[in-house]
Amino acid sequence: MPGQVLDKDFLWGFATASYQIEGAPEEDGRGPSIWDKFCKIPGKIADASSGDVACDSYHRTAEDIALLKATGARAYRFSISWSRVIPLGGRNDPVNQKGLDFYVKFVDDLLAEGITPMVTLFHWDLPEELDARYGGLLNKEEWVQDYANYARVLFKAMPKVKYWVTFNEPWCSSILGYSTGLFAPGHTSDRTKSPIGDSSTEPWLVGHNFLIAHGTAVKIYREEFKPTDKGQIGITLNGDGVYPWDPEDPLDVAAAERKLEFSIAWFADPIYHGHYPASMKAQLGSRLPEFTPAEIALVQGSNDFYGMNHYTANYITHKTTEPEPNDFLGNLTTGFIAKNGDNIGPETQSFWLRPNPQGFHDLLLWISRRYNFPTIYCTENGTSVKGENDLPLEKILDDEFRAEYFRGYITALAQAVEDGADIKGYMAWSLMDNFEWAEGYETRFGSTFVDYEGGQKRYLKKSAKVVGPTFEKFIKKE
Ligand code: PNW
Repeated sequence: MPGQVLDKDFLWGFATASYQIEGAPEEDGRGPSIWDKFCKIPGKIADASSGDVACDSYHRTAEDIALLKATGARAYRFSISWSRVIPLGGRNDPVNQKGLDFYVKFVDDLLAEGITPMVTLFHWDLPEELDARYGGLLNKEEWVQDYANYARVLFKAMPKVKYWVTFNEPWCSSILGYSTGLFAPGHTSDRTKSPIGDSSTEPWLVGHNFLIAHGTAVKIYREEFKPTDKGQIGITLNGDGVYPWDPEDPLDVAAAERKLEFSIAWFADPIYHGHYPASMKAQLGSRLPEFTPAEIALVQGSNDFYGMNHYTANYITHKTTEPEPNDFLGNLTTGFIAKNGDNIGPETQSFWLRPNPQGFHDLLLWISRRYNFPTIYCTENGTSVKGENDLPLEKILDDEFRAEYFRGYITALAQAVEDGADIKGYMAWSLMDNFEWAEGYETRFGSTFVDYEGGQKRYLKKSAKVVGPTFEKFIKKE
């Protein structure tokens, strides 16, 4: 058991994202995002739902803050809807003052309650107009400038924000949005799913553009705002833990490393080391864009902190065949059962998620070693519960499975700090049940139950009161 190893002011709290909780898609001048459009395509969302109402948080900021208070949270990570602030999205399009004021007031309200805001500029909800106008994330020249303008509008309006996340999980936007087509805008080579898309090239172009846009926004923040506002800025990357399926097989050991390179190092190597991982260059060849000298000057060194989203782990098996053109994993397969029959963790409601706290500990140290011990904020971590949506309310509120997930993962985090990682914060996903993207509302991740049939009323689950006390065990008293 680790001791009291976390800083006195360790920033723990909960996270959400705009499209998943706000609702009110047409209120006060908000423009549509690519998710509004995507949800309207039949078959894309499991329960044919959308974020039209979600948790109704646009009208319930006071309730959201009351929930945070009830958990004792020190911080809240939320994201801003670009199309609320600039409805058409572009640098020459008008700013919507009402949309901007909503977030400025929300930050003030959080601070008044002693809760530190951590703001994500982009959590997947690109203004639809930018996709229609010039191909959105695929258009480096236009999109990077529009993102830079949007970021500057927010930096200027919200000097009280001290933690900025430029992008949430560019891996998901690039791969799920442009390779498998599971997420908006749904591009894929699979013509049964989409009339447009090239899974062999587009995800790598989009990933590259994310890095340039991130570096550009960070330069703006550092030059124009950081000297006076004194905040921190970084990108949030997702990554699952890995174990070789057969630890005795060097090819599986190498494949496990490659899996981390294709998910995490794709973005983190350019930021910390100034180039893409060799394994990606070798497999993707000219499909992986090259950085111009000006681009890499923007990207390298552009993180004040490393934002880490983490949920699960996999056993990794190498493939013996040549990589397929649409492969994005690194020529390997992932699974939950090891060669010796071990199961990585219990099932959840999410097909991709099984709890394995050791994988979190090991990955924190992998990131720490590879990137010379950066300051890490864990910006998301949490779980769904198998069958939760079908349980009666009192059983849903007694979410021991999720509570145990948090105990295990928070203990693993403290152990990683004891072992040398520099971790300064942790946001549990999620403050409340919300729109779980392609899975709709059937999959719940909240530490609060949201009654979608009963007027969006919220009820704290057990796990909401487990995160804080678990951290207290590991936080220094002075
Ligand atoms: C994260 N996967 O997404 C997101 O940042 C959240 O918005 C989301 O609600 C949360 O995790 C829970 O899903 C992911 O398929 C979505 O591997 C899917 C995957 C990973 C992360």
